[in-house]
Amino acid sequence: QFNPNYASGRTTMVHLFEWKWNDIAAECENFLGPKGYAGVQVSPVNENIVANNRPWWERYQPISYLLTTRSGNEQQFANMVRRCNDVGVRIYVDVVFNHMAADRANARGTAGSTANPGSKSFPAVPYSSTDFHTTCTINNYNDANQVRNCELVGLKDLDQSKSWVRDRILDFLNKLINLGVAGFRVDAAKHVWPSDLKTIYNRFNNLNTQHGFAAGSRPFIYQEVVDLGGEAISKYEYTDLGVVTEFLHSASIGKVFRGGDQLRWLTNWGTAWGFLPSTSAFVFVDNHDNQRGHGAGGSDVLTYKNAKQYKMANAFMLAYPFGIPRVMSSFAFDNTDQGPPTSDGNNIASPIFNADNSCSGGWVCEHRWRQIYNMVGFRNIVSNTNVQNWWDNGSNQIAFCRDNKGFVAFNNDNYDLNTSLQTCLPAGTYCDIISGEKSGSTCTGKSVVVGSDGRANISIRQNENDGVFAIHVGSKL
Ligand code: ARE
Ligand code: CA
Repeated sequence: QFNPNYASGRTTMVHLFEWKWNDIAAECENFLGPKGYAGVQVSPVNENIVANNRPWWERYQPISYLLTTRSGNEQQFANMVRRCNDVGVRIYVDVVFNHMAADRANARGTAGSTANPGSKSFPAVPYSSTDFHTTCTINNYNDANQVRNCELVGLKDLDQSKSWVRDRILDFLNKLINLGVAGFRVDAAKHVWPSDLKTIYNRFNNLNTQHGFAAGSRPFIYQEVVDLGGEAISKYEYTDLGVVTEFLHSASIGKVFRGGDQLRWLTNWGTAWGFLPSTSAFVFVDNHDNQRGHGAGGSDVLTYKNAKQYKMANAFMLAYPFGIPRVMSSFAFDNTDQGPPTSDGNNIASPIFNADNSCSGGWVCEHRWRQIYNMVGFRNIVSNTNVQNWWDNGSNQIAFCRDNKGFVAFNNDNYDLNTSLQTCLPAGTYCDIISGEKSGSTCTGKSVVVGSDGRANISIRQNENDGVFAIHVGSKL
């Protein structure tokens, strides 16, 4: 439950927010597998309400557990899981079982089912009013009973202490396990009693050995529990059950790279910052909520809209040995309700891929930015090494080694970094994987000569496109 079940040598998953299953299958084969990504978090897979103007958030309003959404149907989902597992990329499903849809006239789902949320009737499961908590509103996060038993933004709140409810949830989740998924993001876990979650998790099937998992492997569980401090519910109530989202990481890394904290303080990044222990902490720079002002993290959260700082924050998250990281991959948006790009206002459009790996057609594809995918490769190469030779200039220029496997430097000051630093790498010429990458025996970006003493002259000018410099044993020319 704590192990992501990644293929060996891989470390980092990406959230392909609102992508279609066929597109994800192709992305596993064409890009994610070859670039070393470990997994994909996919948007909710079960039938959701069809909302006016098709906002992204309709997918968090379940109508049934039929596997048909705007991302595709059951057969397309199964095909994606198979194809991704075949190239060493695991699939994690965002599962929504705290609640069903909120009240809405003529409620209709993406698989064609009808429901009457107002009377808590969801015949396609089926659920009826006795399967839900009595209606009340969550307006006080200092009251744990209210947070668990009342309705989050009006979403009809399931009672997971009922065996009928548990059995329906388990039928759904075990079906996904049998189809080959490696684990789950548990949506709104904070709003479910930990004791009920425990009962449900204990009844999960083992992972499907026909998809390459070792016999007896347990599904990876990462639970969405927002705890920035000062509320009744603590993230530590969930750490015995699985990994937990660390929203403080998102808020803090944004604040640092926006200039609200000096980079030199990053030297003790981890529990000293109030974060969960590394093996319990699921970390990210932004997520699908807080990149658009929903959820938690506040105005410091960095997104693709602040590209230079965003790439620096992701590079630090991936370079530093803390937590289980997830890269966000977005569609472009101007308003917080806007759904994914469509071909006709309803059907989701596929991303368009450009020669430089980037996407268009309304998709941002942060995971295809060289500075991000090359740092995923960096994390893979330096895994199981330690931070050594921390250097800083007393303000916003820092550098460190990962044993003798990799070296990274950051400049968030408004003046140049240009100095001799210890890289801990064997002598040779190395290609910076941020400004370019190794292409055959040449480097498309900056290269640097490491001397026999491990030192090299490192330069990151303040006006460069990127404030990061990174080399590793695999980028030696
Ligand atoms: C939508 C509309 C609402 C409407 C509702 C019902 O926006 O106006 O009332 O539908 O018709 C997402 C969207 C919601 C959306 C919902 C359902 O963000 O806007 O509502 O889908 O369509 C809390 C929870 C946390 C939750 C965040 C958003 O604790 O679990 O709020 N995050 C997850 C998902 C979301 C999703 C849901 C849960 C629901 O990641 O994408 O909602 O499935 C403090 C607290 C936090 C709290 C935060 C915000 O920081 O500590 O616990 O997070 O405030 O309230
Ligand atoms: Ca609840």
